[in-house]
Amino acid sequence: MQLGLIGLPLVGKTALFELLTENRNQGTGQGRANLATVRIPDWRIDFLSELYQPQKTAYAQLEVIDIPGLVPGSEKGSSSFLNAVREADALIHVVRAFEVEEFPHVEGSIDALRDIELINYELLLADLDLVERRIERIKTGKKPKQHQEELDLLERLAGVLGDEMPIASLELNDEEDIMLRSFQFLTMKPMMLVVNVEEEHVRDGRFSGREEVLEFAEERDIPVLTISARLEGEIAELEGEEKQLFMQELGIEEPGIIRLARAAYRLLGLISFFTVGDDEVKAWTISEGLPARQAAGKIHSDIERGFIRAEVVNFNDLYTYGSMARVREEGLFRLEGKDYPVQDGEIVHFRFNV
Ligand SMILES: Nc1nc2c(ncn2[C@@H]2O[C@H](COP(=O)(O)OP(=O)(O)OP(=O)(O)O)[C@@H](O)[C@H]2O)c(=O)[nH]1
Ligand SMILES: [Mg+2]
Repeated sequence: MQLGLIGLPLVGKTALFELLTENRNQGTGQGRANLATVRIPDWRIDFLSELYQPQKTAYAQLEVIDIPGLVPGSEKGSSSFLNAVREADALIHVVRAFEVEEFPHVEGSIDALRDIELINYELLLADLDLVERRIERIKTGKKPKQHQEELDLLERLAGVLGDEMPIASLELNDEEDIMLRSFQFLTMKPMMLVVNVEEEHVRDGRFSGREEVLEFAEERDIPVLTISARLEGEIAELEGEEKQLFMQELGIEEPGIIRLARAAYRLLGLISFFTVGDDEVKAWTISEGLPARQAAGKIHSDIERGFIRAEVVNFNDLYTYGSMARVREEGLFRLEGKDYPVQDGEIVHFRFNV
């Protein structure tokens, strides 16, 4: 699963990318997309690791691409931007609400909604272009009648895009969803807005134009998160008690970058189940609702093939009772079949036979 960081130039994408991926010293260089993995912090894994003292502890991970900013009005920049966006499974749209004199905003002023609309417009146009070309091909093709259903759906898309709304805002049934999948529409991807605010507004999340941005986001069902990349950089420099004290002073409980990583995970509809043992404690990433047998396949195809049963314990039960033995005594140990949808935070042991 890949997250793309998008936005105008000089909004703080690379700053956030480096914080998310903790590779602060690997200079990224201008002008090229960068890929790295983000660890999704999870206190439950910390707890399990403490309990089992395994040789290895593995957190859930996501891939992030740092996409060079879209330069407004540049034809060439636009096509490479759109190609990079197409690769991503979900988009984190970074918007600038901070002022720095050394790096003036590309549009000359700070205006969050204008920036958001600029980027969105680019994505909408790319989708509309695709839709119109496909409609044209069907209409001039040999058997337009055979494609009537697709044509109707495409006309609906053209309408939505014409109203400057993303395809994601359309209610689609499963059949329609499948019909559209191969197009890889950009405005169909889950998106989140991250507003990079002035340091002093980290706590209250204020920035100029906030009301309009929130309204825009609500209409489209887009989550909004505020962060200060600069302040996050300062937090990341610190460790242990110093870090805690600094965050206390700021009145925040955890670094914003952790909130961001988790929000992105949710945005993709992802959940984690855990496997535990003396050798390894590990978080596995699956889509919400995945049946136990396919979840087993994430670990190894043999386990999926030879699936017998899943032994399942809720993390919260283990946390409450402190040991697997107690959890068993309390009768909180379950056996589930192949179709059981694995839930977030379940500790699973698969029984299999090949
Ligand atoms: N004051 C302040 N400066 C920031 C903040 N975030 C980023 N900057 C600075 O703004 C400049 C641009 O940040 P980048 O992260 O490189 O911007 P970018 O979005 O990756 O830009 P492109 O790669 O050109 O598209 C850098 O000098 C950052 O140090 C912030 O929250 N506050
Ligand atoms: Mg950059």
